[in-house]
Amino acid sequence: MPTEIEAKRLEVISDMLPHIGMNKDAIEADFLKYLCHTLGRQLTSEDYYLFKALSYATRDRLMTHWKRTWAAYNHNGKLKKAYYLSMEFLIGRSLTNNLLNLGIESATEKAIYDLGLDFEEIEHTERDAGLGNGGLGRLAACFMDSCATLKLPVMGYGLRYEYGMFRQIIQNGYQVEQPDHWLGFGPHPWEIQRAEYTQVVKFGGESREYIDPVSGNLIAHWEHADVVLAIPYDVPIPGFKNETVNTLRLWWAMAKEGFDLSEFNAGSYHEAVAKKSEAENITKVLYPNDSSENGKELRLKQQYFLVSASLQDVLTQWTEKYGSDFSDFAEYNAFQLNDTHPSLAVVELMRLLVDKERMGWDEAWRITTQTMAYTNHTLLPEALEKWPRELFQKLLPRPLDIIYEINRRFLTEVAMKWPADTERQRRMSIVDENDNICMAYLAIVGSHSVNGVAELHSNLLKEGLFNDFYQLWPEKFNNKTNGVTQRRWLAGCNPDMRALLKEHIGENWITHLEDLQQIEPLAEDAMFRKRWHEVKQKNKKRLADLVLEETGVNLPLESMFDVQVKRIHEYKRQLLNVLHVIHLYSRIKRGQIDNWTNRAVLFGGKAAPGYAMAKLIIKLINNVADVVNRDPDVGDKLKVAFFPNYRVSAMEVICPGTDLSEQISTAGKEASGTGNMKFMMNGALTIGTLDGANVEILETVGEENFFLFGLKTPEVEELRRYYNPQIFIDQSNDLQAVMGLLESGHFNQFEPGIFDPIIRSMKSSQDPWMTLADFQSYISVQEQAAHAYQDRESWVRKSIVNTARSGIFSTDRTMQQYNDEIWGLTPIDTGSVDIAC
Ligand code: NBG
Repeated sequence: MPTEIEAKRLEVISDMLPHIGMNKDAIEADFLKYLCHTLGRQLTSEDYYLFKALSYATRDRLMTHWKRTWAAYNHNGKLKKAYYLSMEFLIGRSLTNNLLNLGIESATEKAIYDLGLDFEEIEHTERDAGLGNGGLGRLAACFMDSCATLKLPVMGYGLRYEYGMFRQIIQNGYQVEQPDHWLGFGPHPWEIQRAEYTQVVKFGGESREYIDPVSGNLIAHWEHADVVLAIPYDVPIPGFKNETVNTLRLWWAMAKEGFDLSEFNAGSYHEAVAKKSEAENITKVLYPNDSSENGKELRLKQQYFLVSASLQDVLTQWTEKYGSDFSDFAEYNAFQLNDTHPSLAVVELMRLLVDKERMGWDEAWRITTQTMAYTNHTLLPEALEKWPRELFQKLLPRPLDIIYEINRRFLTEVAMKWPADTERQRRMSIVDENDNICMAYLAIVGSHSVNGVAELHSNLLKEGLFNDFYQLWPEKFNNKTNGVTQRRWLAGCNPDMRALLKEHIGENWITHLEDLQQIEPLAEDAMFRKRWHEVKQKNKKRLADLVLEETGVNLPLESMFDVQVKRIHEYKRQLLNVLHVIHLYSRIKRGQIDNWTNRAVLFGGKAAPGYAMAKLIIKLINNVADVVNRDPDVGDKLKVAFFPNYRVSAMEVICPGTDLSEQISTAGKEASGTGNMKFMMNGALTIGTLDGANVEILETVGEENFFLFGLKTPEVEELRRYYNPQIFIDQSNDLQAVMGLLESGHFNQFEPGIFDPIIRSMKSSQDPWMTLADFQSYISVQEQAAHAYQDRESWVRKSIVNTARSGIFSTDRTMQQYNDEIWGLTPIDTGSVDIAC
């Protein structure tokens, strides 16, 4: 029975709180209250404070739904939930997105303008939450948005890095990295610390086994470990106008010693402080490597910290409600592993069930494999994580024991299926012959579902990388083609296109993207095409203004905006694009300019700080840009710019202003790509190879609305055996001219030899990316694109078709498939739940 006071408290449900209005006046009043009372500032203060005040006013409007959603997920009897475990959530800015999903953008804009303030400026002061590297992290953020919009009970678990993705500045053409202290000063407006859900994570010590005197069972103990506290910070994830607000829980590492310094005598004070900072280093900084292995001790610590804290959190919630009865745990919990980074979840769940809950191995294994599902995001061998056994022994001795036991049982199963095939057992072992733990194999063995992120990629996993596992368990393998959320990537970032679409087909597409199909017939309407073109030109103006501000380069609005923005990596072949730029430059210099289409080529992207070749490619782009932009013979015919510090908020300006989207990776190397989808949705045409999701984009829009070139995956594999780049040079005058300019040092006149490593790698028969092999086909399709651009009416038609058919590339579709085929969650209505205040 509750006491009288408790009963009284329970009566205070949120409906009794002062109503928080969604209209302009209410928003204005709250904004002023936060600015003037809470933050102690005034209307003339810096934009940073205006942004903070507006964010608090917005967050208030999410709060009741957030609590209701939490209550609906946690108090309505047994309900299946999914947990998305990811080392990265590349959120970007939140204010505009939250206003959009709450449906209060116009009221808020009006409130701000009526106070004589500039809404856009306030929006733009928000620092990007750059808690991710690129596609993989941004995908996680899009998934969260779609799950909330679909009312799916999904929670994200990640890390709250104090320093996100580094800030890139360009000095003398070179990338220089600067720390990104994105949290700024004081508390971050979009997070709420929930110290009450703190977890404790162990590292180091030893693993020992005992015979339990009572049961006689063998029991393992992880002893003498150091412990680190995991403090959760919750970030609200609102669905689109549906009263659902899901939670992204980010863990922050804090030393336990920080709590009871009094225990330390004066003598050990320094050690105590050193230990404290060692623990707190765990969530200090995001590893800035995209698609490449890290192999660092701190990275392994981060991974275990994430999975241990998250699984303990889920298990605590379970045991609080259902005690130690785990018999139906797998029916109510699903974990999705975003790449191998969180694949220790397999081991940690085993540890918690076996060591803590005292469950038998077989039962624990059944639960683990039924709850875990693994998504692979790369075929590049260097990105497949492997950790040395000694590192595990030192940091995670008990999890290491469990890995050995998992592997022992697994290899027995392999031996049963293929007796005497010891070669196969060697190939499939989770622990390889060099005593490294192979995380992808661990993830596959411990999961009931393994998926790739585009059709081609999923097939290549089955045929190649994971073929042995596919033969053993064909039923585990499936495909889930990526997507992007149209809330951020169309409605939010392209307001003029949104307005035009609204006039013609309404706004149902914001939650049902396939409705964009309805604009396709309008491609035949000259008036509509004119409006479409005007929107594109306006977006190009917005982009050109930004590029001018950031780089000093002026992009002429009538030129074709040809854009390649993504991480800098050899397999993505920014080099091929540079060769094309040099080819155009050389044509201009030789006077071959009949029927010329003016072009503005924009590059952007970060190189991993330790990736020398990628950094040199940035330098080459900048040097080429310099020569081209300064040459009076070139003028408006060709402009080249490198956009510094490419990030989510930059893409929000870049993709609406793009005409031609460059997706030119070596076939078979790009798992999916998601930038390709953002460009398509915003009416850009793609020039691309048959790689990743390009294949599906091409199938969707048809060859007449896509510029296809290059070797196909089997051709790449075939050619690899006898690749001789010199043959391609000998066969092409154009390529000879380009290589001649490069090799003569035309782009590095006072920096002799700096580009030799690039030239050598392209001319090497070992070049895995086969850049020169695709040169001729690339430049001839670029030429077709240039001609196509001259026929404006036809280009605009193609542009409309691209947007109209982008419906399947919504993460709403992707999430629906994860749910239908892997998780099996029921959408939940949260609107009517009463919550105690
Ligand atoms: C990346 C792939 C992209 C893909 C994203 C999201 C990694 C390891 N992989 O092609 O390179 O679009 O994942 O799936 O970052």
